[in-house]
Amino acid sequence: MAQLDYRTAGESHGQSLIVMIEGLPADLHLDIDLINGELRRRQGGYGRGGRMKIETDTVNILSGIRSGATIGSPMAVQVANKDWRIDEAPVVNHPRPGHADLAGSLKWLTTDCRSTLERASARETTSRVAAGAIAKCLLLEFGVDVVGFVRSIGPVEADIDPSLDPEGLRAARDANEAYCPDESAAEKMIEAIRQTKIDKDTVGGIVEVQVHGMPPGVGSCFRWQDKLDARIAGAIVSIQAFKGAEIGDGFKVAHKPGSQVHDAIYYDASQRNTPNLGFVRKTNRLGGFEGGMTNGQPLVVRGVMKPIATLLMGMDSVDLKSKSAQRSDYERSDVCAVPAASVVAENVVAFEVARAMCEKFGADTMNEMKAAYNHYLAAARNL
Ligand code: EPS
Repeated sequence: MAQLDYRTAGESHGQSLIVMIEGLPADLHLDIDLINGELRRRQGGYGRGGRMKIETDTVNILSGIRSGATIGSPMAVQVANKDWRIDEAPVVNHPRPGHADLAGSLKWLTTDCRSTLERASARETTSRVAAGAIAKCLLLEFGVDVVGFVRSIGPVEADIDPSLDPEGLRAARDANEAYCPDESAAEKMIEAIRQTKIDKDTVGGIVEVQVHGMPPGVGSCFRWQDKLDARIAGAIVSIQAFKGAEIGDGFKVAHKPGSQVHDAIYYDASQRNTPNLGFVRKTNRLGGFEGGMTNGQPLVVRGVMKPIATLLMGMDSVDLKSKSAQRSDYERSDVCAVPAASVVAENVVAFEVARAMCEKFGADTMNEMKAAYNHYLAAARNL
């Protein structure tokens, strides 16, 4: 049986974006409004450029479903590009520092960066959000709730109320265009983006994804390939313009002794029916992972996005044909895509979590998967 997996295809100004998903169990009902809602959120956020006014991203599911539910066969999903003009789009000879332009042109032996940038573009994240949103339909059947938001933009950092549950985080996040659950920080972030636009520059930031309701024991410490924290970190760093990922307190643990880093273990029988099965922690500094496996605590993952490489003012570069000094080319772009990237991060994490859930509990049908899940939880509770 196929492992849950996905592949994407499509260019920024090609005919269509495509995602193909294999390994979903049969009888999973797909919530099309949820999927299109995630695509809509990805198109939004303060700081986006002109392209998002052209497109209305919605999924067209071409295969793998019958009457709105999966049948276990490979699923092909299409999101059509309205701005389809790849053959007319201008040649790009002056690579943008920080974009894939130069490395790709050297790799594919061309002086026209267009062939590389069309696929390297963050437009590809549309396909990944569609895949992640479909994975979320599976996770919700198991009470697993994934929520992503913006932690910081430029110098502005959010101060997020740690007592907020996923519903509270989502409501606070959705109340502003920075996608940040701290209203006063959100205002400052929007101001920082506005100023950056005036300065003809771009700005990056940090996004966070939390996963609530995860049972313990998902992932494995026995093979490095199966460590779920590592897979999630890989998925985060694979998002266009991301330069790093951290789990829980992440890089901060380097500055503290072990006694202030690890999360002490207690037992409280009244919590036996929650995801921690009664094994409670007063802290979650390790972000829900020990040995690459979930430990019953919420998962906490952050990723850092560099400022977008397309600069209105350009940067020093070189003409690939004449080798003479030139400013880098300008392509229509965003001033800040950190809010949109928080949607991408949320959905790529959702897919990795769903993949690992399918590895532990996976089956041909949803009924069998739920039976395996319930059987495991009963056994773990009765250890
Ligand atoms: C994007 C689509 C792109 C860019 C942006 C994100 O569309 P276009 O190139 O037609 O304006 O707006 O991509 C980048 C910033 C990038 O560096 O590739 C999208 O759909 O998210």
